[in-house]
Amino acid sequence: MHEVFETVAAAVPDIRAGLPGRRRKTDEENASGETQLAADVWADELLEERLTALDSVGAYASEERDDVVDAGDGVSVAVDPLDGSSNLKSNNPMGTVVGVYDAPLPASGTGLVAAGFVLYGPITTMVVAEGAAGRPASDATATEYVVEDGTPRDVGAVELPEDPTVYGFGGRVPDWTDDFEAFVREVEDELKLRYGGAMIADVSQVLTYGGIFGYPGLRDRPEGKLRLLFEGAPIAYVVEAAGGASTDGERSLLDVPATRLHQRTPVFVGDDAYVERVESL
Ligand code: P6P
Repeated sequence: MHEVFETVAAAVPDIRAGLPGRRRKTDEENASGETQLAADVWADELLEERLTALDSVGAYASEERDDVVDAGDGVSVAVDPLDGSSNLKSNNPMGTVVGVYDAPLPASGTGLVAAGFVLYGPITTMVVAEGAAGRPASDATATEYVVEDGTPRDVGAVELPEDPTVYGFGGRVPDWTDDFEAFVREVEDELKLRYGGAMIADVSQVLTYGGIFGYPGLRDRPEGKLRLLFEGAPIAYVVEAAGGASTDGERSLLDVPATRLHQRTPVFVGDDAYVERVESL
């Protein structure tokens, strides 16, 4: 396991222990214009400190920071410290997303050599997909670990089930395009709705039960809501390593050119037949 993920796992008990007292909002906004929770800022500062201390890490970027933090030579780590942090107030699952790029940021998903996420659920788990520079995500393997005490315990390979069962799509129905809404009306007759407001938790449903998760481009925001470098590309790397597919509506999320650190993209990950149907819209 790359030392980045050993370090993230070791930080889990501290992140988890710090959540109860940090449900309040700050009066700050992040680079994406979202009001930051005390927990967002605190988890970001904790991960920045521990990850930049690693000799193998040369740069740290996060959803909560405008710019990349230089840390010398090595891989670039892109982090969403608390994905779905709005679920903290309602005490619903959320996660930490980590992308390890063998390239300076902003970099497209083809620069990923590893990606993973921590899921703060009833059990705290971490899924890690590790590959090699220049190799497709489908050559990587995805593994799940229990990380309750900060030490990763391997609990097996992650492989997308053949038969799709669940779906979840973000955004409000009136904000969806007509084509997308018509597609979802078909999917409603085929799969069960599982949407909880935290990408990591919803993608974990798809990786466990099969199906598709997405956050589409919207009428007034065709680029959608999710960030390419911090959410879309890393989660696509994991899902493609697990045997699934991804798309922004046209191509794999790993092939979407990255021009800005906080650029947004429509995100769809999961069963390849459903991903193909999204691309045919
Ligand atoms: P909405 C959380 O804020 C997040 O970035 C993702 O984790 C999640 O999938 C999405 O936004 C939820 O957005 O519009 O449903 O609240």
